[in-house]
Amino acid sequence: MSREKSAAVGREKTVAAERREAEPASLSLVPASVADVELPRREGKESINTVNGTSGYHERRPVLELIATLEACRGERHIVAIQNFPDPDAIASALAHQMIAATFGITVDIVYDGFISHQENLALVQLLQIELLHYDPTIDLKQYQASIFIDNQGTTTTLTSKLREAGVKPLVIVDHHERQGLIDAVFTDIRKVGATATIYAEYLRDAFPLEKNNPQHVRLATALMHAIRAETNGMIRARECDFQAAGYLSQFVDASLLSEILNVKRSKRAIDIINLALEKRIVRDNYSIAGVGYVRYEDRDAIPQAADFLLTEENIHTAVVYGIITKEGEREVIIGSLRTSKVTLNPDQFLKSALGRDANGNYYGGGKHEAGGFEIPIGFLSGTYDEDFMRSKWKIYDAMVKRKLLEKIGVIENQSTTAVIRPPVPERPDE
Ligand SMILES: [Mn+2]
Repeated sequence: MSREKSAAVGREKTVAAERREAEPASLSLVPASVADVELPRREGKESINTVNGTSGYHERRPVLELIATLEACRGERHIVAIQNFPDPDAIASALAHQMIAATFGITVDIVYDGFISHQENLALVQLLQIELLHYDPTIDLKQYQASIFIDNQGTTTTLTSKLREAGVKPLVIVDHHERQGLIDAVFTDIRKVGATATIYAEYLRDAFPLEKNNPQHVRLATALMHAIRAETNGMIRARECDFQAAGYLSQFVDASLLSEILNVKRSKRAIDIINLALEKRIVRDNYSIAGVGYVRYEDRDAIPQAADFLLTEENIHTAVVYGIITKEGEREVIIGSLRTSKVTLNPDQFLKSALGRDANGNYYGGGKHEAGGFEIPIGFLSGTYDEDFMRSKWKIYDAMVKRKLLEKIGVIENQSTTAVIRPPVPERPDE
């Protein structure tokens, strides 16, 4: 496949900055003080003095700790770092955090250091008038008193190291992925629920009730509902707490807005990459694996869409799609997505044990219930040269990723110590 020249792509628009001035975020903060709040408690479950447990539900009252944490930061300016390729869950949850923080007089900027390419996500941001800032080096990170990580734990955003260098301390982590352990925050709420939006919907329900006649609340509820649906495959993978959160939000959702977001079509480039994934896929023991070659940075979101698509084939329980992401002036990386419907397959463990760790001890991949992703830097071989070089480079990485996945599946044995290495799959000539 010949590599597309990464076209100079303009920074995508962020939604009008004047929104904040025009319409200050408002939520009615019900509790007069933290001590006054009475929240539902589950019988037989004692509250524990840490919020680091991973089971869901109300065995602890994290919203009270969140309130106490934010209360201590009145008047500050915080940055919410969302993953480089923000999804609806990250966007909606960050919006919820921004509105909650505003009740404490805290100004929150939602920042990402990547690209919004999925058409549905662009629709979400534009239709719901969500203000996201695209990171660029002119943004002075030192202006922030604290950093907030939502729907991630610092591993899927390149802002983590930039914030660390700027001396901005992590204050809050709210996430539903497996615990990563990369950063520590004052307040951490990581639960195995369907969506981070579920956690924020609970905070709202318990301490910051929404109002039907407030257009901002309606937009927020719509965004959170979309996020929960998107993260749970239209509620199919939803758990009790996700349904409860959706039930609460349903009172405020604008159904026509929601359907507008959902009816957005796929881009042609996403269709092309799905097509390529179909063509290149190999199927072994109910796993479908496809390397799609070089993918433009802007089209990165097509990789999880392709994995979703491969999973729809009969007898397939797990799909992995990966490609080399290229961007002018940026490091090249292999990006991959895993989707599984196999109940006993833990994507986090699967990817961690299949792909291992880098020289710094960080895993190349990780995941949550039914989905995972990985990122492998190209390093020494990065850079655009002639077509032969690009083709060879792809072949090497393609073979390497496939072999590691197939070894993990058990289709081929680990032969790393033997001299003669049989390629895991016949090489297909690139187009
Ligand atoms: Mn999420």
